[in-house]
Amino acid sequence: AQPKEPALPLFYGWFLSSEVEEKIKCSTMEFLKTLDTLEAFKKHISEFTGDADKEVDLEQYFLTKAPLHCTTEFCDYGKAEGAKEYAEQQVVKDSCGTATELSVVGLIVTPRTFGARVSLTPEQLSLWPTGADKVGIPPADLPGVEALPVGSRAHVTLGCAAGVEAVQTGIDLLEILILQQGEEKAVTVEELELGTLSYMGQGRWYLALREPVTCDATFLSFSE
Ligand code: ACK
Repeated sequence: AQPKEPALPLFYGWFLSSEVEEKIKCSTMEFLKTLDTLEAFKKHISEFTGDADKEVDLEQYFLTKAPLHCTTEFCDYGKAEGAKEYAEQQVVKDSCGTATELSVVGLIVTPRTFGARVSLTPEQLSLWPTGADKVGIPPADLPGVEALPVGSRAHVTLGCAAGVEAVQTGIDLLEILILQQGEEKAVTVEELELGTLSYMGQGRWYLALREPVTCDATFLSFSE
């Protein structure tokens, strides 16, 4: 019989250490609490509730997705295009199990997703698949994505609204980054202790952290 090829994982990525995971969960929940109480947020609440008079508890609105991680390659057990080529790269094989530090530079909140924006180092970018930023992006947004630096999609999904898949976080992040690059400048809403909060329209919020948060993480493959 032919030796069986090793199965490909669901995805590869950097997984936050459990200590960091707890810390990030706490601090980001604090941020949601703050956002929830801002008058500026309340003004646009209908984008979350469909009704300007309804309140929303953001801490309940987003369902957390564990374990917290930053996806590099979504392999879908080999069904995703380019998965095998990715897994066979020497740098991918050599990096499995190695520790690194992820730098979280911002937070996004939209009616669909809650996520942390990660800024990758050149070394981390060597594990970032070619073309990954563009996967699943609506054709109208592709030129915008191509104009952004490689790795702009890197993120940690912190939570999703009911019925929303985690893949949406990267798409929402890119949409916000495209808007930031465009002519229409974001409305800076407030200087918070954590950083500068901007409103990007259609329920999209971006917090640029005053100080990046460094997170211990390990590069691993993940299968369910
Ligand atoms: O938050 P994420 O990056 O979004 O982490 C999860 C992880 O893989 C496991 O589901 C991401 N993911 C799911 N589908 C895709 C896809 N088609 N392209 C890129 N990433 C994906 C999801």
